[in-house]
Amino acid sequence: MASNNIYHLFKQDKKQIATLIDPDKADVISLKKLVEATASADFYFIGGSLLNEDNIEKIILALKQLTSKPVIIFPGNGMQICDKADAILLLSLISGRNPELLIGQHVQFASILKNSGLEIISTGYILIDGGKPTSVSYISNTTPIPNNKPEIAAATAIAGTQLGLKCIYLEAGSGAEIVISTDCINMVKAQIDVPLIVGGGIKSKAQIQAAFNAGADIVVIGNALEKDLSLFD
Ligand code: 1GP
Repeated sequence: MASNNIYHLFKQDKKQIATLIDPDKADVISLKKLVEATASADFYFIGGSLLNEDNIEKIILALKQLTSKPVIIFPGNGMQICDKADAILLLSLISGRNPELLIGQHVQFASILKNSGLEIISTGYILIDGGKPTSVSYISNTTPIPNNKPEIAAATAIAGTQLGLKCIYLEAGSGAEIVISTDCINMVKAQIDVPLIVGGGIKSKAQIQAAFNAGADIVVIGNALEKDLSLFD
């Protein structure tokens, strides 16, 4: 039976940061620099909408040598399941109407995931328009929620928690031009009592703080660290 250890950490009454690693862009040398520069991060998320290299296990193993922080798979699809990580965000793309990403992949990989022993954190994944098409909207073949319609995001989050999902992730998409608005974070947070993860396009400490102040429990930083490792100074 998988544990509940990482989810327990998500539920702490404290603001936390996850560093997102794209295994296609990581190598063992750059990873060392990244981990040193992000020593204050609370979690490492790893995965992506589209992976062209078959190296997620290698990068997870390298990461585990470099840090004792939890390594959590943030999968674009079931092929990214790897039992060397500590947990997986089992994403259901509840803002979309693509059955494959609502339940299809989950069924296909259910037994493999069960046998992996990974801690499973079922997560309602809500894609919000980030101002430009992103890999996640293209690859998932779903329409993001308009960023000026936080009430749709809130209703979607309520439905997700009513279905028993243990986390909500508001996603603007990697490299988004427009981050999730504080209005949206605020409105969603007011409606749920599970951890709220926010990510996509966040590039500054001010944006991280604004997301926290609006109600995000965990902020995810990916792209920005490829350009500027000082965000965690
Ligand atoms: C993307 O939310 C994450 O899935 C992080 O986005 O790479 O833009 O930080 P960035």
